[in-house]
Amino acid sequence: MDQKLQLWFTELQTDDMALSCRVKKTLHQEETPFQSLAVLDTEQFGRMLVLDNVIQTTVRDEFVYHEMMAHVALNTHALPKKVLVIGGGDGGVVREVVKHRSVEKVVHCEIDGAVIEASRKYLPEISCALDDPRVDIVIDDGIKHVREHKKTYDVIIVDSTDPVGPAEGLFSASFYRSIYEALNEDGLFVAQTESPFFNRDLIPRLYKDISAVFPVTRLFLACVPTYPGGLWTFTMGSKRYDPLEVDIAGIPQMDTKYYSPAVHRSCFVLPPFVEELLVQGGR
Ligand code: SPD
Repeated sequence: MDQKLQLWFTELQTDDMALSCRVKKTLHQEETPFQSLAVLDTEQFGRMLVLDNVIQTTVRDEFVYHEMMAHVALNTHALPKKVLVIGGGDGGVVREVVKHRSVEKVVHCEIDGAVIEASRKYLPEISCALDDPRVDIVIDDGIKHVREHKKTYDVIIVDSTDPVGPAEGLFSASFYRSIYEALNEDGLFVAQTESPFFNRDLIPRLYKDISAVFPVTRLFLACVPTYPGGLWTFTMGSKRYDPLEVDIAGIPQMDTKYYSPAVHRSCFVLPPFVEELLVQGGR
């Protein structure tokens, strides 16, 4: 009989639903000034970053989220040179952004330096591009950073935690206005916007707030097994370019496992229960 240790990490994904993973080893645990931080080695998903008891990323499924956060936006912009990544201290989005040859500078603004340090040590395959010469790491509040940088970026990627505690302000109408001002005249941004099953009030509100500021607003989907419900939404606000009008035949060959030119198109095909959220959001 299998005598594996019965040590489990459980994330309460809603008040009434949990995801549990068997833990091989706790690699790191600390209380930072912002949150509780843990890196666990799990049987199912390998090493996993957990903030305030919520799974942020794992070495086995991270590629889906990080590729979709980066490439849909960067392949929508005609020539992205200067990119801002807010949050995402594990470095996964930055690793994908630097795959784009047009990108000259990536400013990575993370409020909690401890996330970067733990990721460098325990998640090297995710954080591996943080030392790329094009990357500037800034330990600061992303809200403050965008307010202080007008007309600076071509693409802004908001890789936040869930909209509670420190990340709440990253889901606000005033933040979207600041992002608009921080972008160049043909700039665009993308944010992770949570679960279409469990955040049915939040998503229409975000869609409405982003549409109030950006002429082009699009929501797309990807499957992330460790996030609540497994299906995840991302919302793009753009001043000029429409991701649906991208000539996917012109997307260069990329080293990716989830994103592809065909996925660039198909991720915007929404099931009716997701479409309904956009109608509620005023589309
Ligand atoms: N429910 C968890 C959502 C977390 C989204 N951000 C993850 C950060 C990974 N770089």
